[in-house]
Amino acid sequence: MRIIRYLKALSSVQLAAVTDEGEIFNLPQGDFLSLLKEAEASAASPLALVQSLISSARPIPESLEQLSLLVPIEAPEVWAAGVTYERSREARNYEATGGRMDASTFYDKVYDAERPELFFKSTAARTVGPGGAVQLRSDSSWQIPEPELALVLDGRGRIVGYTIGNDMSCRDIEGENPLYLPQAKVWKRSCSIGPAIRLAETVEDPYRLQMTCRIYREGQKVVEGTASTGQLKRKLEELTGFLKRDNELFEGTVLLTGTCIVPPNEFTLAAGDRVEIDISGIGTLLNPVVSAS
Ligand code: DO4
Ligand code: MG
Repeated sequence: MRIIRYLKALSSVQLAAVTDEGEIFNLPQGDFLSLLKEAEASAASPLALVQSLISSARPIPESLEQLSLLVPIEAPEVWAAGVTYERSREARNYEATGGRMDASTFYDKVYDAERPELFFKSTAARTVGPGGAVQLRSDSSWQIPEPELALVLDGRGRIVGYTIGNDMSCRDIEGENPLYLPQAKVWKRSCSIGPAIRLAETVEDPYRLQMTCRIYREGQKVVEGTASTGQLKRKLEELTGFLKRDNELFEGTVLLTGTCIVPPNEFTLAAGDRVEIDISGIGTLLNPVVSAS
């Protein structure tokens, strides 16, 4: 079962549930957090609540492709984990050593350390949803999307859902100096999430999700990469455990879990590109790329 938000006529926002069969049912709650709250108040699981709400309802006639999808949740904060896959460690080492790959870097250290790399990535205002444009930085010439499994958390740091995240990144800024990480990661429209939240209780094994990223330029596919969450070095609870430690977590915080798909080193995004990220059981997150405004 997946939860979406879409734009209805007269600019009103509608929450809806998408069943495994692809039927879409409008839900009465204003947003995903209200759904969680109502489930908790009635001591039901979110899935049980949704199932009871849709049991005697009719699906809407539109298909998912016909709807104007919005971010499935306006996450107050988006955090991200880094160097959680071997492929990411390799890519960061390439950036940090200018391709020499002969140094044991802090990326090697964090990959093996008990404490993971966690950084602040985005706020609701900087985050775009399905179909929204992600933006390039004007002072970087080496930019890539980072396709990542994203965890939707409640205020206690429990995983209540899974979505897809794009952690847009500047490899040159990050490689120049690790202290530049916030600038390499955080700017206007540098994060996208969506298209749906898959309820956590309906995911049998989050370490068996297939991920694909495709980048199109002038209608041609110029990059394609695949990965599995089975390649993740850490457990998801390790990441949420460190995120919530001595922290104040807001309901609906999103945590990106790191990337395992990195385009070839000679590739950089350009305005007009289209990024497509697919995770099995969640959907496809599509975003056009625009230049800095
Ligand atoms: O260390 C820099 C960021 C790493 C990252 O964003 C990732 O591995 O996904
Ligand atoms: Mg990342």
